[in-house]
Amino acid sequence: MSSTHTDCGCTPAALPLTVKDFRSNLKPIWCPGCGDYGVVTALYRALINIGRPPHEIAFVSGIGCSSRIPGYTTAYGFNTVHGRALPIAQGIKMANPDLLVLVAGGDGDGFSIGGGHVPHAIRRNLDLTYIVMDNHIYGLTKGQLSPTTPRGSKTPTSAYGSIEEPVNPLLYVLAYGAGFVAQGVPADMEGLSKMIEEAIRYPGFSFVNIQSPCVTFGDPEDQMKVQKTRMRKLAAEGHDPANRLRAMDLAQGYGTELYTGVFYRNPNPPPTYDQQIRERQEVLQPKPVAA
Ligand SMILES: Cc1ncc(C[n+]2csc(CCOP(=O)(O)OP(=O)(O)O)c2C)c(N)n1
Ligand code: SF4
Ligand SMILES: [Mg+2]
Repeated sequence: MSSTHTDCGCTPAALPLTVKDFRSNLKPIWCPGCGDYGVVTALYRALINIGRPPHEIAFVSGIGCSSRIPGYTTAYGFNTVHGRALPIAQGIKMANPDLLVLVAGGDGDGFSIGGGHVPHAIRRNLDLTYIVMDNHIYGLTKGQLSPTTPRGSKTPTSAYGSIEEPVNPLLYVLAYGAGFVAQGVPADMEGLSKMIEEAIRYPGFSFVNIQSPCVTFGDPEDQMKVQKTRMRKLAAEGHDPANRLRAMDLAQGYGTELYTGVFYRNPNPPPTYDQQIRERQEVLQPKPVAA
């Protein structure tokens, strides 16, 4: 890390952080052109603006190409088990609420095997940021059908075209009450890094769905070049992110429209789980016995 004290290893807030502080020595092994490169770059930029040094950040993922991401950062990283990033992240946050806890993974990791954990992380409302790299495919295991694969797509496990209705990750998390919901694309680096920063700053569970193209097994219509022509920024459409019902309405466009930006930000964030536990611990603290 470039801007740390060599003696104590801490990063004084006065020194500005740079990409070098967050990029690890590990060289990514993603395929050349994979959208996940853009995601990690956007994340570095967001973290620089957040200003917390890497040793104050825990980054938890599941298993998949996308779940390699913590290893490419200098934060404390835990590449856990397929579909189990959220429960582990919740445990980490409970054990050390002062840590900034980031969670990441793929569409398969989050909405197939791990789909049952999402509602509970949302309703508990721990202060976590969950980033899903949604490439509509199981990338790591060579291109099988994922929960967000569009109907009709041909993959090794849907040779005649998928006959399944895909999960809509945006509607899913909105329906369960997530306080912050956004969608980005690596093709819009500035917009993506800003929304990740905003998600981290939101006090409670925040979700960012990133349409991150898989160049090896993904649909040609999902690639960055096409995204640039298809993306529609919600801010430019005049969307008010405080309007949850409108956010749900727009989220229904998942799969047909490529909206980017903040769908929903709760204007009155409720207390987080971690906050409530702290308050309860204070109340239940044994009182000193009067002499
Ligand atoms: C319990 C378990 N089941 C299945 C697997 C095999 N597996 C590894 S990654 C993966 C899917 C990856 O897809 P996704 O989460 O969308 O991530 P991507 O590779 O597309 O980024 C599967 C099925 C596993 N590792 N562990
Ligand atoms: S297989 Fe797809 S998701 Fe995995 S690294 Fe390659 S391009 Fe990225
Ligand atoms: Mg995937």
